[in-house]
Amino acid sequence: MSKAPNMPKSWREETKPHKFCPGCGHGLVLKALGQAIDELGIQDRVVFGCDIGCSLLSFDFFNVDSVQTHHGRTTPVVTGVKRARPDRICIAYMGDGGGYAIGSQHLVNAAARNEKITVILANNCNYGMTGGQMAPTSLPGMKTETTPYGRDPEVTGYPTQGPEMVSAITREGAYVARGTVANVRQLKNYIKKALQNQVEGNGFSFVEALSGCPTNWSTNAKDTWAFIEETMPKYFKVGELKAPAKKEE
Ligand SMILES: Cc1ncc(C[n+]2csc(CCOP(=O)(O)OP(=O)(O)O)c2C)c(N)n1
Ligand code: SF4
Repeated sequence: MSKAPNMPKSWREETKPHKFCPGCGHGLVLKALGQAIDELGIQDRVVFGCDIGCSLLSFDFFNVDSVQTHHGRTTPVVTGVKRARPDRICIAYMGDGGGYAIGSQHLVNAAARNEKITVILANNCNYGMTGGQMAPTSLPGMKTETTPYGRDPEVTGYPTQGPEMVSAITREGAYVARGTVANVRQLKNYIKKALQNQVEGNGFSFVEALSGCPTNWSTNAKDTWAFIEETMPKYFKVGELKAPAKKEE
């Protein structure tokens, strides 16, 4: 983990083209994250970890210390960094496959242990990078590469409710929310609160972001937004689920 050698004087002045497919939601989640980091003024303390999956394309987006991990292992890697360097603001970024399938035990255990890290998970209802296979969050009836006739929840289970699960297993001090790329300002505020929770040392913080994958959904711009804005919230309720009690002044 090292900073890019030619770090600009002000990272605000630097932009670079993203590597996601046109219309992908990852860019919007990362925009919200970048704004949150910027507004809190914590960029010099951030350690950003990203998973395998399309999230890995963000490995050099930000001028912060970064580490890219094995699939599903971002949460324990970032937990290790935080334990070694408690002064750092440690962020794990992943997709729904990375957080709710291969890395689910890590998410559950880190949340249950109340690790003082922030996990941000982009939920696009499928395994994006590998070509659109069914994920734990694929919707009932949803056609994917591995459910060509539509997901049958009686056979493969109902969509994982990540923030609800994390909220149930965390203790006081945790912050849990579900935002959406359809409302980037709200998403940024949730991420900001999650990071602030870590700055204050309160406990585990988790934000799921409803996100889009038009390439594997095979949707045009209009249908992509209809899926994110209308269909996904029928299964995944947007809002805050848990926040630490306000401290007395
Ligand atoms: C240990 C391991 N198992 C499987 C893979 C193959 N693989 C790479 S990305 C991926 C799925 C990514 O989906 P998700 O985590 O939902 O992220 P997205 O690409 O949708 O953002 C899989 C199964 C891998 N790289 N490593
Ligand atoms: S495959 Fe899907 S998640 Fe991956 S970059 Fe393309 S649109 Fe985004």
